[in-house]
Amino acid sequence: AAATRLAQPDVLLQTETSAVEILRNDTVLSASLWANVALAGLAILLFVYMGRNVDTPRARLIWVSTLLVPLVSIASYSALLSGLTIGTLEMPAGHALAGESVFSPWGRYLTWTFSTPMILLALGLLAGTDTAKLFTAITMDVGMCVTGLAAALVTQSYLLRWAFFGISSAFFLVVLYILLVEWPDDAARAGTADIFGTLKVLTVILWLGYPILWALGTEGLALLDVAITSWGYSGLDILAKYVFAFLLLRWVAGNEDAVATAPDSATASAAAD
Ligand code: RET
Repeated sequence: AAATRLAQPDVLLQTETSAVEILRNDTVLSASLWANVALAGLAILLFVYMGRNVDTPRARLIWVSTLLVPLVSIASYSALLSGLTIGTLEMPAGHALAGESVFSPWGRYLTWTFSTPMILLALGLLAGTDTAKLFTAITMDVGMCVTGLAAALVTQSYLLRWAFFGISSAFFLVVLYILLVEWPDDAARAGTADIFGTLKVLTVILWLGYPILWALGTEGLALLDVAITSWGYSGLDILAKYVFAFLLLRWVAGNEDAVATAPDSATASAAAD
């Protein structure tokens, strides 16, 4: 009798598949994570090498914030693979997978809070913007990431998931406004309009892909399965992080003077008064 009693918890545990088991049994899903660990590792080595001769203060700040993008990424993807930042959620009524236990890589949304501000810091410095605009872009971006995490995690009601999606998108609009309206003018004054223009288009298009993928993926309408959703984010990450950072660093390493002498737009507008 004692043996049967002891055996019971095991039976209960086996009825629900854990997130780690889901990951272990799905090669396509785990490959979407391993691909980024490998690429982030290569990007780190390459970026350290590319920055070896950068020595003016502003160019070095751009360089270190860009380097932090793959550094955060390798930590983020390792945490997902280790099982630390993944889980399963029971979706609320209304969701396509209501009542089912759904794989949730919530660590992805968490670590955007640390990686995306680095991208914006690098872009803002490149545009020679002022502290107020830089602060606005970064804090609104953090707001976007944290409320995006809430959208992914909330299971009280389906409506609440989309409410947080809406709040996150409102924060995102502020970031888009700064990228599309404010910083291009600053970059023109700083003499970095060309490279800023290229990186702005790349950033805006790729970043728009994330909320679209969220809406279509498992967290939202669940039109895409878990592995496809994960590959979607991994693909966007590869372009929005490593390709973006490579283009930025290549330019900074070759045009250090332009970055070093770029006027701060605060100083520039004060001078114009
Ligand atoms: C979410 C869902 C809620 C609405 C919005 C989102 C936007 C996410 C973005 C993420 C960008 C991530 C990047 C990561 C690279 O390290 C949270 C998906 C607006 C824009 C660039």
